Amino acid sequence: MVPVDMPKEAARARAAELSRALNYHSYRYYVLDDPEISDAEYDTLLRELQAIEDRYPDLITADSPTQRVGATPAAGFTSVTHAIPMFSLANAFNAGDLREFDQRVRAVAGNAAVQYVLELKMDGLAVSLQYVNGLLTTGATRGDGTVGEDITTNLRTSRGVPLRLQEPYTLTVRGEAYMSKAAFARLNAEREEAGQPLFANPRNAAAGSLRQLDPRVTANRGLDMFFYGLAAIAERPLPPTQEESLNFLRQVGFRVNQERVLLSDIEAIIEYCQAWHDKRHELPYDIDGIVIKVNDVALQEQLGYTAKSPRWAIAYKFPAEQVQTKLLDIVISVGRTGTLNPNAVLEPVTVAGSVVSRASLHNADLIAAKDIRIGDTVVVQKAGDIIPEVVAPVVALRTGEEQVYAMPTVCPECQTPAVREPQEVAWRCPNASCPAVLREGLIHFVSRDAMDIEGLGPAMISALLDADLVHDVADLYALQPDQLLALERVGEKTAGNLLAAIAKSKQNSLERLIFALGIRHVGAKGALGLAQHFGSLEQLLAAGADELQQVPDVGTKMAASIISYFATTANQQLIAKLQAAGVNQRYLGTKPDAGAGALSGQIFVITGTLPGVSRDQAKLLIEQHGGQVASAVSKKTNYLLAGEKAGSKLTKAQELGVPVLSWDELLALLPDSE
Ligand code: 0OW
Repeated sequence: MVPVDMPKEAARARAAELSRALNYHSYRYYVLDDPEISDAEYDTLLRELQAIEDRYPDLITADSPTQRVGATPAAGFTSVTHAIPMFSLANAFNAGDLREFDQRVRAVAGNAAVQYVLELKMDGLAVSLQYVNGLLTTGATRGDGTVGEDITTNLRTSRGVPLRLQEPYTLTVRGEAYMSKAAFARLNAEREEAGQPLFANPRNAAAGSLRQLDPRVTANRGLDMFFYGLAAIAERPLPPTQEESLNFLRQVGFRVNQERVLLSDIEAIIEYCQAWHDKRHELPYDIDGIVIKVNDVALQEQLGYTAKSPRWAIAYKFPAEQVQTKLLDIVISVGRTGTLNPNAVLEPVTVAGSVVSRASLHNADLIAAKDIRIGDTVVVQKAGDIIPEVVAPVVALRTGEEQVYAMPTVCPECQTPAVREPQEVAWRCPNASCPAVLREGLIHFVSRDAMDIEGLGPAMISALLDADLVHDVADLYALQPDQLLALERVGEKTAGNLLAAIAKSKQNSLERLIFALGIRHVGAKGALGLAQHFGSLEQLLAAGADELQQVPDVGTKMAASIISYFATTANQQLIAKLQAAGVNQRYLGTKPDAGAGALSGQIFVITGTLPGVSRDQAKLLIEQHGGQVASAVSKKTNYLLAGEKAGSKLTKAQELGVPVLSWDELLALLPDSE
């Protein structure tokens, strides 16, 4: 430990020495998989550093290993524009696609030899990290490839992210954040225990963990990284091949997947892809394919890029795994808006690494179109390893015992006759107080993008309903400790956490409440627009259809749905009840300063390819000047910002007499300070 009389300067030197030593040993252990010291020795050094920092807090440095986990939850995520776009990958689904890719590459390469690097395609989340003089400055999600979210604090919690490089380079790297199968299983076991909804797969779990506002939650999720791209570096030219880039990344401190090969012959590449399709379940993490990249950077540049992805790389995607099993029954689940959803009850079967016993059949028309009958043997697949799907019945195996399916005419939960609106495929229960509609409404109300009430999983919600404690979402705010303690498996801690989470949700900004109410056709994005425009629920309640349609992306359908929702007495009473419970009904976010800005109050639509700037950057610029950007041209549109190859939006704008601006004409509207 720190000798109490250690003078500050000596402590400073010792802390710097410990920081470097700990970063080095972390690099040895985690990147090179070749540790020089034991975990116990590492922990001793870490404790010594922690002791010095406790005694002299101003000696704490950003790259100190004690600083991986921030303590303050973020209020939201700021945007980050990628100076170098983050491309996606074109897909190859079979050997033919791969041969065509190889032919396209060779057509450009001419007589030059072609060599490919084959990398396992991690099934995680693409991220970009920036380092300045060897220190991590920014970590961001890919987003749409141009604008992502700043998740630096969350990424810092991952052991796979070096806080300081082995060399003080200024560079930008790309990699995949992922969750190992073991970490995923551990996480879902914990969530099951806490009655929280489970993640469908490690990829969703990784994405959910990185989008956590509280880095301490992220820190416990065990996120890993593999890096695969050096996008930019200040101190030297980029390496001439992908292989050398990967070796460089590993040398300077990044964890790189060593499971890769260099191949030239496309038939060998096809074999390699198929081999990994068969043995991928042996890996400690999920892969959803193989990434094949031209190794030579000069040839990469000759091949160039399409709007979305490089021509010099392709992702071979493993085929969706298909299996056969018995369709035992078709049952109806009643959705949040009362839709009657037919689900296939299957003889449990393993598909793509997980057991499937249910699959949505979507609606009666689809069941009829595929002629799926109860008792059929059916083909089941998981496309993209996520949602199980009933592909078709195996007619050859029919015995004649199978039953053609007919949708029920009444709601299975409350026996109200089901209705189907003329232009809709779904049958629906019209009863607003149907217990199933209430349950699904509560599950939605507390969900992450809505009121985000931790600990209120479906099991807990059913328990509250069964105990007759909750009859609408506002009743959540009236729950008392003894009522919760009377529930099964609810102790002091769980009850306390639950009540705290419910109370905390009262401080949510208005958009969460609007979305949480579950107004038909109002999603999270629409809710945010409404909250920003009206500022309070009271103003929104009072708005007529015309004013509602002033909000970008609010069309006639959504406006009508909002009007009818708030015209319903029961909903008005619910709003009043929520207000009485102290649930905030005002917009708390950073309203785009509509007052300021040369474009305030102007609604733009963007179309075509703008010179040297992406649509998102143009959108950001317009919003920074108080303008708003909608996705479709209408008579409310003030300007159409049109680049090259503008399409139907230009025609629509000309029809409606909406003024059309070029990029330069838009810039001319802005104050010179830009
Ligand atoms: N998921 C991966 C992976 C990889 C691409 C990136 C842009 C040009 C080539 O393991 N090993 N290599 C690349 O290289 N991309 C990958 O994942 C992509 C990133 C964005 C969408 C896919 O997840």
